Amino acid sequence: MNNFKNLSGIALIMMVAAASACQQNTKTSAKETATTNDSSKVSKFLSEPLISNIYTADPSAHVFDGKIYIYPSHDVESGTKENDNGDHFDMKDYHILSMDSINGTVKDNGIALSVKDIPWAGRQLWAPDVAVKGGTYYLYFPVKDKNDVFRIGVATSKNPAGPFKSEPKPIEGSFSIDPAVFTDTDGSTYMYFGGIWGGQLQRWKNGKYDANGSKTDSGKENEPALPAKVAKLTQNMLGFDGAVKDVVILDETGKPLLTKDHDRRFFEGAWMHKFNGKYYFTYSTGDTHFLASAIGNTPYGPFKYQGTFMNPVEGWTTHHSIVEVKGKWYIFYHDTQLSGKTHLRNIKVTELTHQADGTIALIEPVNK
Ligand code: FUB
Repeated sequence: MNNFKNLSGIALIMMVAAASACQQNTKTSAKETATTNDSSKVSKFLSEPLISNIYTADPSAHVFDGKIYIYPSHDVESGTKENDNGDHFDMKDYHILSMDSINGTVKDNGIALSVKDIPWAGRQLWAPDVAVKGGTYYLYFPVKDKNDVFRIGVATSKNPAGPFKSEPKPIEGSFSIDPAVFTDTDGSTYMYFGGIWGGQLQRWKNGKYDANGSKTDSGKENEPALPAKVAKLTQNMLGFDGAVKDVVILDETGKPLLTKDHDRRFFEGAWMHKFNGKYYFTYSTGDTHFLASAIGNTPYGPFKYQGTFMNPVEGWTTHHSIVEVKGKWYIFYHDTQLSGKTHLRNIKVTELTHQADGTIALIEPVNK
């Protein structure tokens, strides 16, 4: 019964929204909405969905030539049953969104890359990111190959909104999911990546893929947690320049976070930004649903755990990006406000504050 109610709600939203792919950003703080006298209009959410003509998630936001571009996953209902491997996240293409300002109209630029046009791909086009160099845009994307193993591919375009053309093969030495690409002030570009459980990172413990590897990170609870990975990109942006390294996160005593520390250890959804000369590695703790930050002095770390900076959103997954727009910092993230379903998400944005001590102020995405 509840599901049926949900479905008709979704259909209505989709029909109204389909009239236009361009939408006004309806960002409204819960506080603002609560000031109206009509209690039925009170929203429990800090921000409203940026777009509702399609479901979107995992937003990687960047500013190119003064314009904001968002590279999200494009969630769809494929009918695949939900499991711990994330098979229900069965995405087939990417749509790139753009906007002139944070509160501006959001434009859906249509299909930028389809799984059918990636020669080596099997299924599940997950969270992408992008970088620019010399007038070419490089879209990095995780997708399972024809053997059902996640690899990271790259596609190029002269236009930040695409369409993108895939390279014939995945990046050599790449594995797992969630590439986040960071270009430092000296022009060097690094890819942070990895994700446990459905992201398969735990199957690469010895540098080789183990198809029978555990589905989760459990097992050695008192050992250091599985780390995210980082690799410098080659000058041509199409490969890894040297070895893939571990992104080590240290606790307050200088020891690596442990597997059993589910509230703090890395799960997926890495991001890197630089603020006041420090490197902020931010990530999702996955099964505990926090966004956490750790700060280092170099792009390779080690990174000292700082704390949670966003409490759980509605929905199971938590994935974000952090970007500076006209001197202010913003976090793009997602939840499941529109659908109420884990795999049909909608992206949002809200302001982010770096505090005087360097930590990021806690964001509460849902009014309790
Ligand atoms: O969108 C599929 C997966 O869900 C992403 O790769 C993860 O970060 C999580 O958001």
